[in-house]
Amino acid sequence: MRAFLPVLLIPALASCATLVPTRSGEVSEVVTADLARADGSWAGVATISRRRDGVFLSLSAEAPVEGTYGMHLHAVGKCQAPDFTSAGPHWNPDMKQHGRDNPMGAHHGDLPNVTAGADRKITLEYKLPDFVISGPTGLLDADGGALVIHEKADDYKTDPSGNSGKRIICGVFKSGNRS
Ligand SMILES: [Cu+2]
Repeated sequence: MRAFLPVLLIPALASCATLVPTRSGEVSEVVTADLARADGSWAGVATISRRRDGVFLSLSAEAPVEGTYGMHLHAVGKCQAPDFTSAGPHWNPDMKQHGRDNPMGAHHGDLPNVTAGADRKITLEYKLPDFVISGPTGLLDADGGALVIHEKADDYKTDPSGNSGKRIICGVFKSGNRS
């Protein structure tokens, strides 16, 4: 399977994502999501980028109050307020159960909880293991993908959603670098 990956990725990159040549000749893939709250107000930005050392999620967001929040990549690129159920379930191409502490887990879209301090700011740089961004096997497949932040912390084991409660922030990933 691994041997076929470069062959699959080339057409996927060309059609769905931005190619960013760097000084070293390295080519990276970048997708970005503008995050919004249920009332439509701005809540931050998430970026997934392929670099030489792997695929990384970068997040800069603003929580409603100080606290710890569950966060996932959801299977559908649609964020319809106020409940964001349009984003579908967690992205789960391997048909597993939810949570890294679940023996039947985890979903490919599972992410670590994020914490906001008194300033309500959330920042995260997280390496996504074995991650395909675009194309039929990627997060940005035909129906796209979204980042969702929930009202409560994820317990990392309760299927299917980690008991993390309502969806309070949502953003659809789109091709390209946002400056
Ligand atoms: Cu979620």
